[in-house]
Amino acid sequence: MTHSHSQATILKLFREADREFVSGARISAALGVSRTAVWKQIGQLRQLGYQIEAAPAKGYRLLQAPDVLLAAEVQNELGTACIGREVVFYSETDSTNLRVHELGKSGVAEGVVVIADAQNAGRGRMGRSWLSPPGVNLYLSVLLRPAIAPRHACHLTFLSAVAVARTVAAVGEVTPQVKWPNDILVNGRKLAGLLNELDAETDRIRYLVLGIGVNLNMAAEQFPDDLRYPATSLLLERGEPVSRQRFTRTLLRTLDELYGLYRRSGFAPIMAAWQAYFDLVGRQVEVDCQEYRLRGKVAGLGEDGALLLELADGRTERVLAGDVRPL
Ligand code: BT5
Repeated sequence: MTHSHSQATILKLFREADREFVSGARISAALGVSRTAVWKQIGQLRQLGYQIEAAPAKGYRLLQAPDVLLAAEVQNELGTACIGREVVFYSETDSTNLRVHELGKSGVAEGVVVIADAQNAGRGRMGRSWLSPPGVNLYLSVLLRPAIAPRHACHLTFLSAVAVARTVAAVGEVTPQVKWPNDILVNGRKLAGLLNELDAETDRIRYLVLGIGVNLNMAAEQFPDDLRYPATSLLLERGEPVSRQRFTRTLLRTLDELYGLYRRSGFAPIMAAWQAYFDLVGRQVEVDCQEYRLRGKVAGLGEDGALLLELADGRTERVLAGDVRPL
């Protein structure tokens, strides 16, 4: 039995016991390991923040569970068809996107989710970095293998933006906006970022990584002052913390639902849902496309999700990737 399966089994026994004691013998039978090995597992759960009482003749009793994103907690009553059918948790890793790249290359089926409590090399787009302190936020990546052409990979960026925005509204009870193509804002401040990466041949996607970082319970003093855009967290917007477990489960369910919709009905309903969160139409913006910059009025979006920009000379430019800044 793997480590995370043992944790899942122990936590399930605790849940069923409903705050009563579970004997060491019972746990060791369920895991198929010695009492000493059980003691070790309990020690690891304690290190993760679980408060577990041990009483010689009675066994173990769960007093309090922390808001950690162990696979056993995230998958509890998750009920998704594809996304999250396997969840891998790290207390710390370099970048969850890099972990999913490894799984993608090794041929693992789509739907696996990697979550880290902290990242020491969290990545943003174009070589930028994503601040990822422990204990407060969500850093998650999903492996997908959609049967679509590589040029349609950006559809999944819109899909994950809709999923994050809906989850922010449902669990955070605040109103999000999306900034083309992929930032999630609340009151004009950046709450979440998406980093979607692709491994493809000319006409076929081998796999796709949906990277999602959401600032959930990060406090004001944890933000540096040199960020590109003003940033925020759900804690700062609401004045009270959100459950990371609840947010994560809702996000995975929403992603699962939208991915099912995309496979059945294509991009149109995803695009329509995304547009409900987009409020830049008619605004003057500057778009940084790395090699060059464009200024113009946002005329809308193309069918493929491209940003349609009306330039000063009257021409309309289709932008496929870049950084948009309202003027
Ligand atoms: C993004 O990049 O917004 C994509 C961020 C994706 C992060 C997730 S976490 C799970 C997965 N694993 C990874 O390694 N990455 C993904 P970009 O648009 O380039 O924004 C990056 C810029 O946002 C940085 O240069 C900072 O200025 C700012 N920033 C960094 N950390 C931030 C944070 N926690 N909250 C708000 N802004 C931040």
